Amino acid sequence: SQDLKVVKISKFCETGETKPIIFIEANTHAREWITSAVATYIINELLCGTLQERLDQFDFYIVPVGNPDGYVYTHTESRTWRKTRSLNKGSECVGTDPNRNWDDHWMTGGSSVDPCSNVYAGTAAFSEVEIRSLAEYYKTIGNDVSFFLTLHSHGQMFLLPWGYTLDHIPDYDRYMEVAKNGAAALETVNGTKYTWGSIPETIYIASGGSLDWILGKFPNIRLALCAELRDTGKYGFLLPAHEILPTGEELVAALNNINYRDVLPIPGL
Ligand code: 0X9
Ligand code: ZN
Repeated sequence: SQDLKVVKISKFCETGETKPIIFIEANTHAREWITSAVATYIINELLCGTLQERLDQFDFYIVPVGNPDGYVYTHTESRTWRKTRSLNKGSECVGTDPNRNWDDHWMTGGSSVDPCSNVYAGTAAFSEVEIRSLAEYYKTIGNDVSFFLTLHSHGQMFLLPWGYTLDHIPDYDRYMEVAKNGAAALETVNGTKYTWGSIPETIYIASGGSLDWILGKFPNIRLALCAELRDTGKYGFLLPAHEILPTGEELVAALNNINYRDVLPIPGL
């Protein structure tokens, strides 16, 4: 099986000074190829594009492929594979949905106990080595993370936690404002329209997702969002390569529109 890789980009590596963290997770669902392509574009923009200035205030941690075994499988065997590749005892069906496997309200809605289901939650929370490892890693930096962004496809939506309940998060109004302004900035680039709202109000209840675990566990987080990238179904997961750059450019416009003062840690908290 493949290693999980994280790219850390910091302007202050020589002095060892650390900044609040923006953490970006991508391609946790194996077939959502546009997400690792856009994560790569974000890395490019941090190093030599319009995101460079963000490095004055933040360190970036980026997991371009959160499900590397599944990702390899989409290249070698089945392009539309979603889950991990772990074997399930007593079943011929392989894999767990990594975005139903986090230890937060695990298996309370929108997931399945059937190993053959595409939303199989696993035998227990954190049964998947990918999710366990990400969580362990995350615990070492989690209190310094200000903004967590998870990239998925497709649907053209900005999704807010919670995923497990229709209840709104305490900061719902502020999050909605960020998502709305992000969608407006995004649209100016290529005319692409994104919708926004909480996960259950926009798509469906989904428990055991990364957003819920992270927002529930690390009180210093100021923003935790899921972006469902292009498209709205024409090509779906099979988005053509020539859509990579425009998808990245418009998302970066949304990211550049965020008022980063709102995302910085509250002094004294
Ligand atoms: O069902 C999902 O896991 C996500 N949609 S997808 O079509 N990409 O599978 C939406 C869940 C959003 N929740 C989190 N990102 N935590
Ligand atoms: Zn997904």
